[in-house]
Amino acid sequence: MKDHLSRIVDKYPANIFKNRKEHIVLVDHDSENPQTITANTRTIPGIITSRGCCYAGCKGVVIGPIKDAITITHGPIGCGYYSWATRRNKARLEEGETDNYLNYCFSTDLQEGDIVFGGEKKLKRAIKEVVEIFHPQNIMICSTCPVGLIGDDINAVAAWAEQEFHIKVLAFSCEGYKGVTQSAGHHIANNGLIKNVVGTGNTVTGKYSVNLLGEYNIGGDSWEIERVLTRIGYEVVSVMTGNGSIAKIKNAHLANLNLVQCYRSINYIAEMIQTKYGTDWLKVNFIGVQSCIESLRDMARYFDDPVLIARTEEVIAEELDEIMPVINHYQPLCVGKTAALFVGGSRALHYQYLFQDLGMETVLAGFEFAHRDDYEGSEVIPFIKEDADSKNIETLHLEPDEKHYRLVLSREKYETLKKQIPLNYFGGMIKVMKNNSVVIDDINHYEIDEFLKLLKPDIFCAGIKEKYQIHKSGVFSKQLHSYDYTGPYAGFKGAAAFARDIALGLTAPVWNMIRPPWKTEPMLEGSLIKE
Ligand code: CFN
Ligand code: HCA
Repeated sequence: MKDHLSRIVDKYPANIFKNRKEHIVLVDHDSENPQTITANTRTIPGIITSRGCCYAGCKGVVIGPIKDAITITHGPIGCGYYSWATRRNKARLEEGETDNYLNYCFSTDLQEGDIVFGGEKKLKRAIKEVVEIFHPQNIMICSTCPVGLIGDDINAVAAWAEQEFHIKVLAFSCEGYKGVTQSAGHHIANNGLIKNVVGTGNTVTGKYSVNLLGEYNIGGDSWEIERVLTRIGYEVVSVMTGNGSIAKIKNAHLANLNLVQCYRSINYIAEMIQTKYGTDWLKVNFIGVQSCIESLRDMARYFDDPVLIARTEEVIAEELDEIMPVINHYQPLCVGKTAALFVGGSRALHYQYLFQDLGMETVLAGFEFAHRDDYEGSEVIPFIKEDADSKNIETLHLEPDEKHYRLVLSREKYETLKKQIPLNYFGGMIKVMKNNSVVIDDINHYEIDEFLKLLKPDIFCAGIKEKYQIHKSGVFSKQLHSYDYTGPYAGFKGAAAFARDIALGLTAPVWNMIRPPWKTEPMLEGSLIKE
């Protein structure tokens, strides 16, 4: 690690220094050995981390956006209340749909007596109450920490409720303490959906049918992506799980291709559908103009139909005609500026492409809960399809944990990509970033302050926990989780909205009016313990 970076971790006590330095990489593409990073390990107790819990990953992220199910948080009230509507995963009723419970928050509100004597009775009462009031077709139960500690059997309660009320009731044991981050919750949610929902429907699907996986309709993102896909002629069978429904997810196995937007949160489902039903999946990125174009072209190539390929180009051209004047208007205000991005498990990579479209370079990027493959990428081993006439090459993407997925690329594209480093815009953040930029896993409050001083980025994109810390030091912060109050930022129109919001934020006069105290006043430093 270079000197200036070392100064940040040097201040830590020895054991913390040893831990944290493994989570920070200064990108060096000339390094003799491939660069590695430690990730998906437990945060040091006491460090002010930005991470969330297993319940957040299961209920908040993957299960929560499903609109035609009532999700009951089984636990004390705080977990349900604080995960209520903060993520901005939008939903509305489409034609023929009747159930959308997303504006509600349901919880068993466990009290001391329930913790001592057991909460199952209260959970049964809660289910009975929601059935009587709302008559839902589907209920999902998500447990929080104390439920696991006292051992309530939520699976037994779910089985009882299915018998009693003749509806679908799913139980997710996603107690917050499980695993080391939200990531454990994604996995639990993926397993539950595959086991109980996908494969239970039988709606007939067309030739160009796709599922959009790992897209949660934050600020309306999936509506914008679906708009473009539908224009081209694709049928979107299900979205997991933005504006999603059990009614649609149960047909997911009948789509002909799975598109994976957020690999980190949904790779398990993509893999399991491939294993069980043989559906291929393709990594896409609908964040950024160029990324959108490439993703749409990859899709058309996968289906390998000249009509679809031509229609794709037609739609791309029309969309560009509409958005490029807006982007060209705002781009001069952004060009040459630098960005730092710290977001959950995929956006700190995906948004680099959108910043690139605006002429901005990312000087630091990191994830809260990504795994090593999200940072390091992996070998791409090509093998030629047996069909001699095929214009395509299939590539097998191997991950450190031996899982794999398949990408279909044209021969020409494969040859070009092989020569360029940014092969994996879908995985391998270290490879994508420029020399001397910083890649950091599980950043903490102290390190944010230090990197702001060291790198002086023009914008530091993160979440609600970091935003005001960053503003107080005079730097613009745009939330890349909730998009603050705006969006969508995905797709073509989303890119134009992003260009506008970033340009306006960067040029707001307020940043020159803020002087953090450490720039004007001597800081008192001391110790409470006498040495
Ligand atoms: S919408 Fe997604 S894109 S699902 Fe994931 S890894 Fe979170 S909730 Mo916040 S914004 Fe974030 Fe990603 Fe996938 Fe969102 S970067 S942290 S768990 N995330
Ligand atoms: C979560 C959800 C979150 C939090 C966002 C934030 C989201 O991790 O539990 O910290 O601003 O996107 O809503 O990631």
